[in-house]
Amino acid sequence: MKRTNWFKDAVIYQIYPRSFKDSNHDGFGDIQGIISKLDYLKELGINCVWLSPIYDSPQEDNGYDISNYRDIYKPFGTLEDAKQLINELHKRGIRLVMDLVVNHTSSEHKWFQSVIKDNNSPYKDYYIIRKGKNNGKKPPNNWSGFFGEGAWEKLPGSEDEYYLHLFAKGQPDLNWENPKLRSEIKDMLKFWLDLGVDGFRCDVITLISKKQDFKSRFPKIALTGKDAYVNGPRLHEYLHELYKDVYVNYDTMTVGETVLSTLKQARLLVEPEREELDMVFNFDHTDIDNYFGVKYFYRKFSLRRLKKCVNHWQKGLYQRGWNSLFIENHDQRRSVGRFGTVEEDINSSKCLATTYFLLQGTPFIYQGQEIGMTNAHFSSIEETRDVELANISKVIEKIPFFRRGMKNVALDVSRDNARTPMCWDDSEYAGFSDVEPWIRVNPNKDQINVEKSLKEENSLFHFYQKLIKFRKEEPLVKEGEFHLLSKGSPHIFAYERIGEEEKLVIVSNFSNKERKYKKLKKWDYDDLVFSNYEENSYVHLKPFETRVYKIKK
Ligand code: ISL
Repeated sequence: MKRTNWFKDAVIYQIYPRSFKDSNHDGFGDIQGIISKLDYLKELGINCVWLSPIYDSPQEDNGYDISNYRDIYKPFGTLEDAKQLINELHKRGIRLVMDLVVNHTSSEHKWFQSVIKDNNSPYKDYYIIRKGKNNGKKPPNNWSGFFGEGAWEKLPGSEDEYYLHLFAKGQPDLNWENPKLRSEIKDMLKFWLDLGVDGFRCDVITLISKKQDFKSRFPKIALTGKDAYVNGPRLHEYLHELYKDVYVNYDTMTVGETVLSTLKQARLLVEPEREELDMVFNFDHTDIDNYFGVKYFYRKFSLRRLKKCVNHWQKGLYQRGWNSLFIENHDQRRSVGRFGTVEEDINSSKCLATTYFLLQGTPFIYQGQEIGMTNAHFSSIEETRDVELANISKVIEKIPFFRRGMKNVALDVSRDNARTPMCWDDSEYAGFSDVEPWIRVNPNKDQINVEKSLKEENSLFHFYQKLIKFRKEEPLVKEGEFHLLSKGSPHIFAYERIGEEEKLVIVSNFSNKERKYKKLKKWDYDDLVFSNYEENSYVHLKPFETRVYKIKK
């Protein structure tokens, strides 16, 4: 089958299923709930959905711990529901990208269970199991994982063996060195593609190959051993194998969650002739407001740093690969109040929306982002549910220096901020459910909800709708070359998207004060195609004003 690169024309909406819409009164989102809201997504204008995991799972990490790749977690529905979802999406011209979590399984997966029961199980080599040091008293090495703990756990039933888990204890890492395991994964991919799924978002895909020495590494503040387990020696080989044995036969798309990858590494993953992935998510921009890539070490946001980072990726992948564009997902706190925006002024969210949406690449929208949902403002850990926060909190508790300042930071940056139920209306449970949800509803549901956004002409929803339409109709957004204009300004983010005869100019004022921008003299009112203000002054930008010009060169 010919691959059509449809992803270059896609606007992708991420659904976090447990929080999107409950249809069966258990306070937990489900597939039928999603189906009931497809017309809403159609109205927004998106043409692809990325669905966070719905597979069978004990839900220690909200489904990123899979116990059966070919079945659905019952509270979400059945395989029949999943087929119906694919069908209903396709009827509306919307594609479906599933989450692919193959760096690890759940410890409840039958492969891991078989190892626990029988130390000689043929599945033992599906996992990374090593003898501990000092006759098993100490783990095999000093590696630490993503949730603040050591990366090894005693293998249940064994005296001296440990298994590697870069995430929670219930998420043992798979051993990609084993060809049988790779073959199982390929069969599973075909299973979903044959059901009609259009692509995969590949969870922590840069972790699948590990250096095989398994030696201790120089200790770090976080992720000791990462030079051995990120971008490992056989990563490209494995990805190419999946491509040539599976993807090449389908009109599919893959986007890799490439944690800790530099531009140079990302190029090797997405240059089309290498046949590995179609796109990558890089996290440089979400690390702008922290130190050392650790979100608990909060750092004041700087627009200049953001521009530098955007410029780096836009220029760096131009005509070599394809960018993915996002400001939110289920692991990040909400973008409202972040990246130079403020909760009090919806125009600031419009500025941010325009600025990221019209860059080169495929834009993603995370559920609730289109109506400006905010962080949940948790006041205690009891209100949260995330295993990451639970584990990190234990670490913070142990270290007095951290305990003092970091408890509140941890709540502010908790992943649960973006995981509260989608606010559909202002009823008790925000129209998400008619019983108490698995995590509390955002207290500002009366002000920020879908029903209200649909009614108000100037809502963020309608602004996104216009942006999506504009992106679809304007080829320069897809193809134009990126050129940064306002490098030095601490408040203005301006750039061009240059084509052969025309160009787009995108100018946004990321401050709550009027700002003079002299370059505005160069462009004519008549060329203004898009703005969040009805009236625009000559050389002054109003607070959080954003404008798009289309200009003949
Ligand atoms: O969430 C993070 C920081 O708060 C990241 O470090 C995150 O753990 C990392 O990006 C990997 O994320 C993905 O894999 C995890 C899962 O918990 C995340 O939800 C998923 O997006 C393990 O599967």
